[in-house]
Amino acid sequence: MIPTQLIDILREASHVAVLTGAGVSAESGIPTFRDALTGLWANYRPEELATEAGFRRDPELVWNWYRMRRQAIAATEPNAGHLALARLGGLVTTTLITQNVDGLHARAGSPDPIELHGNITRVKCADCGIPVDPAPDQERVPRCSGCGGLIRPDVVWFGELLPAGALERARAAALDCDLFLSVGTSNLVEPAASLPWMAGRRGTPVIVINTSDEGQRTGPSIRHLIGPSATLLPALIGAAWPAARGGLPG
Ligand code: BV8
Ligand code: ZN
Repeated sequence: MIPTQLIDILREASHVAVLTGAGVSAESGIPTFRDALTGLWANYRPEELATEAGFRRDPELVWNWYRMRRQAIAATEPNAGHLALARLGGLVTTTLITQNVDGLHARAGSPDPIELHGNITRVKCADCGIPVDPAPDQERVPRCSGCGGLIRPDVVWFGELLPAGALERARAAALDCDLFLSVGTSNLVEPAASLPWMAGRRGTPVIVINTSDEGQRTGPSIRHLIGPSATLLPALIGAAWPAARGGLPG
């Protein structure tokens, strides 16, 4: 049951900023980042593999971790949560910011998701940066045809800067929005993790949608909706715009 007050806040908003984390893709069958280390990679911590140093230390291991994840993602579909957020964009000005690298928001129809951590389907030369499209699906780490450098996933690794402009756009939205939805993220990874609280500190209502409130901040403008995003997002958006309910999944 969604509190009427939250439904009213959403309906009356003029600019909604949304930050999503791996929890939004969990119901599409994509393991969250910490769960993504299984099989060959089970003995590693994400912070070891999702780094430039980790890649240079064992390019083949890291290249194939991403290749396995790319294959897994290609076999999935956006879920009702992704589709509801795409529908939201047609009902109110929405800035969709994602930490996810799976590309599911764009596949769900969100026109211009801000991909703070890049996109796993794209690869580029680790030395000269030129993109290679499509990503070669091979075990051996491909080499750049221009400079001979190793090809790597076009994602932001720990210790790397976020794409120029993406973080600025996300921060501007956090400061301009009159409602911030934080969905499916443990808010552990900076600088993305601070975005909801940039809005909350200004007194902007922040609604945290997560299966758990563990580790989530509390505060006067922060409200929690505990449950799966693929259920709660269509329910919240459908309740705010009943006429749109027909177009909402789930
Ligand atoms: C940078 C791409 C600066 C790669 C990713 C010490 C303190 C503070 C910060 C730092 C520090 N030491 C280092 C840092 C900075 C570091 C950082 O934050 N580290 C953390 C670990 C402490 N950050 C960086 O390095 C960033 N860059 O700071 O550069 C700089 C300055 C100068 C010069 C150079 C650099 C770059 C960070 C980007 C890292 N790349 N991804 C890849 O994917 O392989 S981050 C990766 O992990 C994901 O993108 C995601 O953002 C993050 C967390 O993943 P998960 O845990 O899986 O997901 P999430 O956290 O979202 O948790 C899942 C949630 O969903 C849970 O809450 C769960 O309850 C919920 N859930 C589950 N199911 C559902 C659900 N909710 C709803 N419905 C469900 N069904
Ligand atoms: Zn190159």
